[in-house]
This record gives sequence, structure tokens and C-alpha cells, in this order.
Amino acid sequence: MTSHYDHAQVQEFWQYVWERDDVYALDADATDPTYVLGMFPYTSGTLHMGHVRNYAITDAYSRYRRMRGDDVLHPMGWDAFGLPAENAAFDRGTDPESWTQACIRRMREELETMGFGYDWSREITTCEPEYYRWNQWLFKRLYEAGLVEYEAATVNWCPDCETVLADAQVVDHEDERSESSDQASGHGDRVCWRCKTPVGRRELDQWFFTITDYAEELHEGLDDLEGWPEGVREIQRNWIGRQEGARITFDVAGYSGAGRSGDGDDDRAVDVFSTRPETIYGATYLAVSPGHDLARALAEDDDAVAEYIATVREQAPDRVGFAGVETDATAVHPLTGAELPVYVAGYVLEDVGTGAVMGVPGHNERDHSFAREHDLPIERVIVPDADDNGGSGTETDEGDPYTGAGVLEHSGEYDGLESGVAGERIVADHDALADDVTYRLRDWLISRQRYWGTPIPMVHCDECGRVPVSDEALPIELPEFVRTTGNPLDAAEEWTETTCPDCGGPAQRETDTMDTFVDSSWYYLRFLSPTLADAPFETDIANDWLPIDLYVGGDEHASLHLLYTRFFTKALADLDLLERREPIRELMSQGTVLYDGEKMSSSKGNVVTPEEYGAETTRLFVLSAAHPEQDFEWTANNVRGAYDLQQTLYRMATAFVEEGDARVERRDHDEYVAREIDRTIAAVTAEYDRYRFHRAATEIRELARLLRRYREYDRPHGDVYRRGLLTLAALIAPMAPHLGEELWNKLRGDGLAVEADWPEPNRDASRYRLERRLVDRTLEDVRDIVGIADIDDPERIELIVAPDWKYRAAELAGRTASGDDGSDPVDSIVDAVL
Ligand code: ANZ
Ligand code: ZN
Repeated sequence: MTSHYDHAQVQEFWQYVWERDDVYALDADATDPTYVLGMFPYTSGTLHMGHVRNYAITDAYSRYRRMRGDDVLHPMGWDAFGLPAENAAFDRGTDPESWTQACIRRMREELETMGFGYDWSREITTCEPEYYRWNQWLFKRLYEAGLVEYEAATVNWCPDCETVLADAQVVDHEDERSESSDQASGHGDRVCWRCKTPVGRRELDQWFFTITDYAEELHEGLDDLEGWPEGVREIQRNWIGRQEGARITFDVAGYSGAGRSGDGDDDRAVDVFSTRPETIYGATYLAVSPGHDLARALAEDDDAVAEYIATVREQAPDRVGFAGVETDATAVHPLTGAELPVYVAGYVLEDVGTGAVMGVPGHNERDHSFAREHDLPIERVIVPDADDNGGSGTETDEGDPYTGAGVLEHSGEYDGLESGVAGERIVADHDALADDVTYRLRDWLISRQRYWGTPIPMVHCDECGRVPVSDEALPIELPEFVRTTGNPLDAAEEWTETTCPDCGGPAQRETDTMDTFVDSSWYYLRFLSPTLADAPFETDIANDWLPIDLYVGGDEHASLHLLYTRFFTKALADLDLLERREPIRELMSQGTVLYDGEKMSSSKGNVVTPEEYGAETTRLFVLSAAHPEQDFEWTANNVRGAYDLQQTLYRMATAFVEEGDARVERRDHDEYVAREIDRTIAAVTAEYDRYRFHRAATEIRELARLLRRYREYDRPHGDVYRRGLLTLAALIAPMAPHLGEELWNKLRGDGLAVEADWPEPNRDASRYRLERRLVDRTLEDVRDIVGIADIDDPERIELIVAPDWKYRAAELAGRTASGDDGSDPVDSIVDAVL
């Protein structure tokens, strides 16, 4: 019999056994399983190292929980819709469906090769009608609840391909030529990634989910998500961008034309939002965004305004700058009564605040830039507190704006007040100002003018307008794929022609498909009832089983996916489909696997494939290299370390079984080893509980080393040694399940490690923590503690400084300290340390 661990053979064998015994299926009568989920992969065709790390974490944790006696739900599925499948279809002459299914087959095989334990009976695939019909069903429920809007929005448009482009498909012309640097044009045109035509902008009517209705709750709830990394919560806070400030009303007069209000006078009020109402005396102009009602009204009589609005519409947002156009209108300063000029300016964003600002060039960077470009007065109304030793700044100042806090001046009755206090007073004192909150968060544009996504279940009827299709008609399945420029759904005439569900007259199907983030916003619920035929999920089950106990994924999903998932959960709760309003208890963002300092990725050609070292080595290494949230470097040396650990354990078990060379009488140091086994169990348990697999691995390594020396020093005690090896088999099984089975099988000959009970320490775990403190002691301490006089005895020094000196020390202590009273040698050490 060979003592070499043939990983390929071992892996294949145990994977076969697990499948045969269906060990990962969730128990049919589980009432509240532990739900462990890794973000499901996009079906790109291969697993990369990020996936392997992600799924090694969820797998280890779910195996650990299962051994602890929990019912565990650990499912897997496929995020299968999206543009890359369409591109691949173009490039390879296939269709998105076949390409995607081929990717899924390949990736599933890779997952199985890794030995990840999923309940495959719950597998879901978002591009299949059985899944995406529920996207459509949920779209309808949100529509009925008033959470869906249809509005014009500006998109990137390639005039040559006649298609809408995602932001990622718009590239800098320079980028494309970076190899021949002297050709660079110097002003990077934004071009279509495919045909290199300069990209334009277009307005299209599109579908939105009004996630902004939940902005406050999404913001507020972050404080309570204690199981989430603070970094992710901070990203969400910024994304939601809650800002407190004031809404300030300006009366606007002095223009004529069609937008006027009914009673015939030309006045209208414009609200602005400001975070710094205390700067109001420094307002020297009013500016509205090109999309603002006032701008549109003014454009009707003013060609310059109309022209400017048209220009801005064509521009990418980052090219707008501080251009703008002065209008004939004037605004009345609500506190001083001064007449201020009114501008239409591209730097004022349509969907931020109210889409209008009061320009305070003395204290706001952007307003300052705008004022300099348009020769507008720049007034300073706040000076740094005298104590802060700031400049006088009392003159109209062409220098930098002062954006800090300070004391008011040129502000009438508020002069001399501290700016924070002044802001509150000014708002309280004037009807034109009121406290207000705004959010950076925008509504979620879900329309994609693309084939490979969920068809939006709406029709456009000449008579009735936009009408949802009936629930009975779901799913609206995708038509067959055709290769065209533009959206293939527009070309599928037979598919688009339909009848109106309301009036029965002719109607056209909506040809937009849904953003794939819709699919992933609720997939965690479908895993609960993957084959349910009359609803997306079962409410009772969801109420019992949620939240997700551990959700693991990359932090690139901190803003969109994780925010959309929270939004969906809240909306479903308001639809009475769920009780919970937050889906995820514990969130983990796994760190990056680096190779020569760079992210390991297929695009950089630095991917180390699992096959090189065997699946088990790969997973053991990615778990033991670092804390799951830390980046780490892939080095051959460290991978080798994981490999060697397996070999060592395997050899130890093999030798023990074959040689059967053990002792039966019990000695002091057997006691010590027995205690170390207990201590290791307690420590590893605590580490698994906190997802510190790397530290669990260290403990396991230490125990393995101790057992090896134990065996080399003397013939080991049979029961103690066997228990040590079995303990190692169980403790390592969550991280290295094939090895776990192999050891378990050698030592026990029956049952499976995956189904074994988690080992229990024989003694009170609190003691182990005390003993743990011994580990960091120096040789000097040991001498003191153990009280060995003849420390110069070379043999003894060798014993003591050996890695498992604790055991030797205890043994020596036993010989010297434990007398006839039978006192415990370890106790005597513990007592001495404390
Ligand atoms: C007057 C003012 C004075 C402002 C001042 C700031 C400083 P930040 O700057 O990120 O804190 N704002 C409001 N709506 C806007 C829109 N639609 N487009 C562009 N800018 C807009 O964001 C808050 C400030 O952004 C607001 O406060 C407003 O300028 C500007 F010394 O009002 B402030
Ligand atoms: Zn109709």
C-alpha cells in the first residue's frame, strides 16, 4: 500500500460517494436551516481564482455547520443573462442560449472537481423561462405598487451600429491606440468599442424601478447591519448620499412665453437645494439644469437657450464643464430682494436636489468656476473664525472660495454668528427656506435595449397606452435569436406584434429587456423553493428560513447588487410577500488573490488553475493563506505548504493503521497530549465560528506537529494517538473534505467525515484559553515556570525549544513538580503563568 496521497484519485472517489449518498441535500423537514450563500457566478465559461476563494469559504463554513448538527442550505446557480453572451454569439457564430448552456456545463464540472458541496437539486439558471417568468411576475407586482416608472432618459448611442451602448462599451479612442502612442489624438474621443464611431447621446423612454422611494430606509438600516463590513456600509452610505440642507424658494420673473402660469403673469418660483443655507447672502446668481422646467420654458422664446440645451444633451456628462447661457429671467433674492441673473448651466444636474442651485461663488468650488467663466460677482460672506487665524477676506475675492465654517459677515442681522448656528436661524426665520433632505441615489434604470435578458412584460397599445400582460400569459419567452445590428427583439416582428390585454386591439410588445441585476436581486429567495410553480417563492418558508446567515462575495458588489437586493427585500415586504426587510445577516467581502502583486485574472494571463496542484491543495491553500477578507499573494512555496500538510496527515494515518505500534499504559505526557487535543478542538471551533479558517489551519498544523513528535519520541498511547488523528480528520474536513474522508475512512473504516459529529473537547473550554497563553512564552519563562535547574543539559534544551515544547515542558514539570499529591503538571504551569 502506498503512503503517497494521490489527490486526483482520492478526490474522484469521494466525490462519487458524496453524490451517491446525496449528502448535501437539505433535509426535507428542516425548519430553520443555516443558509450559506456565495454570490452566484456570471456564466463566463470558467471559474477564476476569485470564485474558487469565494466558494471555498462558503463550502468550509457550511460543512462546519453541518458537522455541528445544523441543517444547512448551501445552493448554487447561474447568473446567466447579459451582454457578454450576445457578444460571444456574434464573435463565434453561435447563439446566446447555446453559448451560455455550454459555459454552465463547463463551470459546473469545475465546481464539482473542486469538491464543493452544493444541494444541486436547487440549482437555478436565470436565463431559463422557469426563472425569468418570476422576474416578470415581480415586475408586475412592483408596477401595481407604483414602484415602476416609464420616463425619458439619455443613453449612449452608436449611430453606426444603431444601438444603445452600456457605459462600459464606450471607450476612449486613445485607449484603442495606446500601443502606437504617437498616434494618440490628445483629446480622447468617446467611441463605440466595436466600430470606433464617436458615440452620441439619445433620449429614449425607459423603465425604472423607483428605488429612491426607499432611500431613507436604505440609509437608515445600514446602522443596524452589524454583520456587514463597515467598508461596505460606507460605500452604500455614499451611494445613497443622504444630505441634510435647506430648500430655498426664489421667485423668478422677467420672461415671457408659453410656459407661463394660468393667471397670465410671468412669475414662477424655483426651488433650490443647498447644504449651506448660511451662505445665502453670498448668492449672486441662480442656475437651473438644462432639463429643468424653467429651462424648457425659456427655450421656447430664446434660441440661445434652446441651442445650449441641445448641445448639452449631446455631451457626455464629464465633458460639460462650466459653459452655460444667461437668460432673460431674473430671480429675486428671498432675503435681500436683490435681482439675480438666471442661467441655464450644464454643471447643475437635473436629477440632483431640485435641479437648480443658488450660485455662491465665494464658498462653493463649482459655483466659483462658473462665476469666473461668466464674470459674475464673487462675494465672501463667511470668514474663518478669528481664533483660527484665517485671512481677512472681507473684500470681493477672486481667490479660492472659502468652503470651511466660520463667522458670517455682509449677512445683515446674522453678522458675527457662527455659520452652523446662522444656517439654522436663517432657515427658521424665513418662509422661503425650509429644512430638507436630498439623496444622491437615482432611480434604477432597468431597461436594456438588448436581446439576452428578461423581456419586460408590457405591451404598447395605440388605444390604451402601456398595458401589462396578464399573469396567465407569463412567461413572455424570448423569440429566437437573430443576428442584426441594434436590438434583435426589434427585428423579431412576429414576436413584437401582439394584441392588447385590455382592448384586444393590435399592440406591440415592449422590446426592452431587464437589467440582469434584477435577476440577482431576489435569486436568494428562489433557492428556497426552486421548483415552485405558482409563485416565485413560498412566503412561509422565506419567513422561517431567512435571513441568509452568511453571504460571501467580491466587494465590487458593495453598491449595486447589495443595494438592489436590500431594495427588493423591502419592496417584497411591503407587498406582503415577506416579513423580513433585510435579507443578509452576515456579509463577507473576500479579499483578492494576487500573483506578483497583481490581481489574479484570466485577462492578465496569471491564473493558476486548480488542476496544477489538485483541488484540495488549492482550497486548503486559499483558506489557510490569510483571513478571508484580506488579500494574499499566490506563491508556489505556500501552496506547497498546503500540499505537504495533506501528505503528512495521510502518512501519519497510514503508518498508524499499518504498524499498529502503540502503548497501552498511560503516562504523564499522554495526559498532556490528550489535553492539547482538547485545546485544539476548542480553539479550532472558535476560529471556524468567526470564519478564521487561516487560524484554524494553524491550530491544526500545530496539533499535527505535536502528534508527530509524540510518536517519534516514544511509542504513543494507542487511544490518545488515534483520537488525535481522528480529531485532525474532523477538524480539517470542512476545508479539505477529501482528505477528511480519507483519514476518517482509514482510522474508522465506517461512516463519512462529512456526516460526522463535530468533535467535542473533553474539558471545559475556558481552561484552554488560559493554557493558550503559554504558547507565547519564551524559553526563560519556561525555565522559570517549570523550574528546571539543569537547563544546560543539551538534550533537555533541545526538547524544550522544540516546536511542541509545551508538551515537553509539561512532561518535565510533571517529573519535577507533580509529587505524590498527584497534582496536575499542566495545572501547575497554568497557575504559575497566571
Ligand atoms: C449653495 C452652497 C454654498 C452650496 C456653499 C455648497 C456650498 P456638495 O457640494 O457635494 O456638498 N447642488 C445642489 N443641487 C445641485 C444640482 N442639481 N447640481 C449641482 N449642484 C447642486 O453638495 C451640496 C451642494 O451641491 C448644494 O449646496 C448646492 O450648492 C449644490 F458654500 O448650495 B450648495
Ligand atoms: Zn389596448
